[in-house]
Amino acid sequence: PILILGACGQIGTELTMALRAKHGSESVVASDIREGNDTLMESGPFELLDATNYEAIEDVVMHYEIDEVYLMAAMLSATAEKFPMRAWNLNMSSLFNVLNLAKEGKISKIFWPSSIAVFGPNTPKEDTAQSTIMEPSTVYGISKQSGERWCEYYFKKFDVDVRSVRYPGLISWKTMPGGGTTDYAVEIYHKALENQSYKCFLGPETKLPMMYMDDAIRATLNLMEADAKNLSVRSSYNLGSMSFTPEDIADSIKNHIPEFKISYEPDFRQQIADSWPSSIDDSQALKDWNWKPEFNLDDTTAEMLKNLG
Ligand code: VAH
Repeated sequence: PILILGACGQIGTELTMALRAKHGSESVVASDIREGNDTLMESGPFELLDATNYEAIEDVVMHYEIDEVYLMAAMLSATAEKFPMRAWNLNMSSLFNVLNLAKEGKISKIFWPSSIAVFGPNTPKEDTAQSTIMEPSTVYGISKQSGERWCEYYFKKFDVDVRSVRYPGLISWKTMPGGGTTDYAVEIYHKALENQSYKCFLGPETKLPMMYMDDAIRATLNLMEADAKNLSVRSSYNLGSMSFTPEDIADSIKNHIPEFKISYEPDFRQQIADSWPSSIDDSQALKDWNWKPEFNLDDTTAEMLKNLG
């Protein structure tokens, strides 16, 4: 059986539904600090669970005989800048909890998400390499960089089978994103439909790596099902699909809603976005586990407007 921590978040919600579809609802236990949407709550077992509480997680693991854990609970980049110590505590203690459960032999496999936020202002921005300069300047990025080091350490020292991808900004319609810098790329579709205009908190030229959620979920499942002997990366895999600016996404929306207007009022999140890469080299993921994205910007816009409309 599988346990998902942070099952009610933007990725967690869709990961839970995808895993339940694949493995059967009863063998996928969703958990979070708060209850989730009806679809999630009605489709299989749920536990209220604080991912920073080792004993509470251990109880759920023993009760349901869990063997795989997906740790999707975290505080994202924008919110983490407002509450640094809470972000560090949540992001790191939850990771130590699952790594130590695996080290104790209580679970056998872990998925843990990293992010393009591990890269910093002096990382080469185009086609950012799997292994390169990495001096993150955000609390969230520092926690992801440190988390990657710990994942690789536990793999090498204790043979813990922990797997990870560096997600780009993710675009989805089933749940709202939770406090990230790339959230503009979700909000813009809601606003385009509500009032045909959007005031963007990033400037028009801010080019960032992005991905449609269906691709992110498929990548996650592909990595978890890959043969361990093919995995050459045990920190976290670069994962890419497309890169675009707020201007690009606005133009894509105008193909469907010609009267759509975008304006720009960059806020504190501009500095976070400026510290991140513009595009990602994910050739190692292609080589090791045959990663290939399927959704481009126009596909994403069509999906978002169809499902939100
Ligand atoms: C954030 N959506 O904005 C997350 C993600 C690359 C961005 O880490 O913080």
